[in-house]
Amino acid sequence: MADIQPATATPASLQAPAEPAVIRRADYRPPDWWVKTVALEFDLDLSATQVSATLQIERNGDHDRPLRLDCDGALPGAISVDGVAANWRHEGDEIAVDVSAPRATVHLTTTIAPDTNTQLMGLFASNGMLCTQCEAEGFRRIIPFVDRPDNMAVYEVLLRADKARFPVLLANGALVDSGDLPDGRHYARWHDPHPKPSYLFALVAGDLVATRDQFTTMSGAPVELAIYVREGDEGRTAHAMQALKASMAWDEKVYGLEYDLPVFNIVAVSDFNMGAMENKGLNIFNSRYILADPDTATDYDYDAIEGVVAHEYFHNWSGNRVTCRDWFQLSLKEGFTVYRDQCFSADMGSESVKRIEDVRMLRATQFPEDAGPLAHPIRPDSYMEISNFYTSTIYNKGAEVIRMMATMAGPERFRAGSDLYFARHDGEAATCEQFVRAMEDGAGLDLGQFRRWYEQAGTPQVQARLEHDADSATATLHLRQQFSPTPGQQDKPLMPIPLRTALIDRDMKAHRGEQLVMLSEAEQSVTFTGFARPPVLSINRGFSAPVTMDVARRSGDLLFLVRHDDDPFARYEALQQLVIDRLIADIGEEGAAAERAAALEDILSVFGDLVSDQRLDDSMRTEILSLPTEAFLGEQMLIVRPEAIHDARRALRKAIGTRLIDQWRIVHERASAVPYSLSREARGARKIKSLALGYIASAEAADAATIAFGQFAQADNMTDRQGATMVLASMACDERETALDSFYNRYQGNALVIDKWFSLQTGSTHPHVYEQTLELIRHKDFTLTNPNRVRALYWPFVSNQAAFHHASGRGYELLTDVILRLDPINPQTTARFIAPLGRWRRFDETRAAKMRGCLERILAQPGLSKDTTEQVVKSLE
Ligand code: 0A1
Ligand code: ZN
Repeated sequence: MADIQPATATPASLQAPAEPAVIRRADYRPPDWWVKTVALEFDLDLSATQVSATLQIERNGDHDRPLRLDCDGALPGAISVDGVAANWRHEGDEIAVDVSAPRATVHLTTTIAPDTNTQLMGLFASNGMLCTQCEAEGFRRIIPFVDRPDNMAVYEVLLRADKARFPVLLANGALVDSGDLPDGRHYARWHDPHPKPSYLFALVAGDLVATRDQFTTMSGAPVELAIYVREGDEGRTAHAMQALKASMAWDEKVYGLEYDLPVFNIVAVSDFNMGAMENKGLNIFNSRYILADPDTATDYDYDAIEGVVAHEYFHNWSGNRVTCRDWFQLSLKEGFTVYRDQCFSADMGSESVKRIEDVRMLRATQFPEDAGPLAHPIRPDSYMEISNFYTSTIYNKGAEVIRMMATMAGPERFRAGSDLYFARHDGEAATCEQFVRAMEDGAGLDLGQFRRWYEQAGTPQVQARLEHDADSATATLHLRQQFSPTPGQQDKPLMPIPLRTALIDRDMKAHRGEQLVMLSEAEQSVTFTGFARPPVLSINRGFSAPVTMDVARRSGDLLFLVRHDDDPFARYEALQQLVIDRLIADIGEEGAAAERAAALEDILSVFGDLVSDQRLDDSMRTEILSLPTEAFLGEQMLIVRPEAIHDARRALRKAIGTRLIDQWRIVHERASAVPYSLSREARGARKIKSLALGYIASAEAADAATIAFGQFAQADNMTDRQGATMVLASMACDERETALDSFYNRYQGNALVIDKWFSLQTGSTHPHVYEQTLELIRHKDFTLTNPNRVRALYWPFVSNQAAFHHASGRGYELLTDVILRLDPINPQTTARFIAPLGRWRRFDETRAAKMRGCLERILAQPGLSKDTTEQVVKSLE
């Protein structure tokens, strides 16, 4: 009986697809064959591009296994080995080719259709131009290849195309030849002398205009710089060019690293899955990280452009010259490069504001990831789809891990470690372990236990308590570390946690110097002498370790730190903590009403002082006086209560707005009088101006809409215009519609600004944001084929905690609908939308059931991509 199928058995075609195969770090083996040189020829065409590849291959070791080429859609026509038709077969997603000699020349051809490549991986079309994206596994969509980062080869690329349609033909390296061909066609031949993995290959063909500049490296080599954009956009490239030159100079000065080709080209494209890509000598950018002028880009956009241009440029060494052995090592290049771009931006602007922004980002994206079903170490042990591992953990926590090493080493020794790393591994595909070893040897650090930061997922929790003993005049710091389990990691070993610490004298309001306390035991105590009176503890200054801190404090200590700590980050942190404590108490109705009222008075009084504190610049003032987001408050709770959080935060904003209304008005007027420029002062003024406007609106002042509309109408720059529209978008008033319509009409046809127009509405706290979002989904300018547009509409809605987590579950359904529609078009962008639903364990049973229901609905979709399947399966486990 046991082997008889029940009559109702699900037909095979309706059964859930098998889960994608798991790839494990422990299974790494070098390839059986190396590809040493690659000659590519492209006959470029939007719908049928012909590719031919000639590969010089070399057997790796003594074996008789076939050459295995990864293949994804780019099916080979003929394959020959040393000029003779080869014996080859398709095996899963590989092509196996029999080769008997230890070295051989393999030739193969494919025909691909860029205009139907909606995944935007491999060769794709964007606005009539052609361009590539090969990281991580896109090259195999162009031609079957040993498509893995440890195979480094020298490339020569010949591009042929219609000259009228594709006047510009670019590839990696330097142009060695170009000319006309019959029938209105032309060609360009590019050569890149630096061996590189296939993920760094790039080509671009299109009708583009270039902004040009030059840079002379520290050893005197001239470099021709060019930024290619669509005609009409060339007036918006100056900031990116400036950022590029500043990055080149900074890497020489700070790391001693010089550029190594005679040309450096950047191309901006409108359809791109990520921010930008560091292809050798030919960076390809999402246009949002290139194009800026005061009328269309906010100050925030200017900073983002500077940071991303630097990031991609810095990859030339941390990523390209030294690349990754396998994709498990991704943080080797990404963590280090993010750390480098963070330091660069800090040097270009304000170190303390940059640190606050980076920590805010880490807490908003990485901490929730580390606490949820998709948590993974910065060096993962396994994956199903590598595209899913371009995460905040790999990037931002990865950068924090490098920062901790830099903190422990100090600047000179850190530089010695980095010098040794580049000297040892230049031209190689390296591992995180090799980076750590170079740091140990070069910086003289013992990183034995520190390696655990690469192995363990989850945010460590640190408890701290300061005990004072008047008799011995000592202060003893008691520390404890703890970890919560993460998927696949139940018991976790201890981690070394560097905590920058100062003990501040209550009378002098100063400390005797900061110390780096290394917490490496489960519990540890450190005694400081010479404290007749109990000092105030300032710990994890500058956010020296990516941990959550639970500090036992005397009442009044946080207020003291807000007023007197000399570490700007610690000041910011103290006020955030005061606000969080107060809001969490409100939400949970914890403590006596009188106590809560007193806490509110403290906050109002310190806000009142800081609004006009002369020691703060306006940029820092804005950071300090901004309330934590609803999502971050939710993170502090075991079970998130979206409505209660929303109401409590709104009430606090109203109280701050109302009590300080006169000051907010003065600030708004003062800042409005500062003329537009990109100076630090003017940028700070614009930042505080919109914050003040927000508080005036929160106070429900009768003239709030008039003031906001005034800021909108008078704005001579996008920062003010967007700031005013953001405030109006959450208000129910006529000015709201007028501003949004005028915004739209003014910028019709400018995709990047229309993206903002979508985001301003779906991210608003307007009571009808859900209905408005539904309408925007049907708007003629909304399209699923442009990732920027999709993200512009859906991310602010999903991050809008009250709207997304509406008790009816309609927010979840709205997201599920787009996931199901988008997955067949662009799986990579789709899979990123699973994480918000995967957080169901943190919500009440009713919401959790609805979120799970949505995940199950997604998983049931026939033909669901590997990307989305991995994220859903892990989220349901
Ligand atoms: N290496 C790039 C990120 C990147 C990764 C994958 C991509 O494919 C769609 C694109 C870009 C960086 O860190 O900037
Ligand atoms: Zn990167």
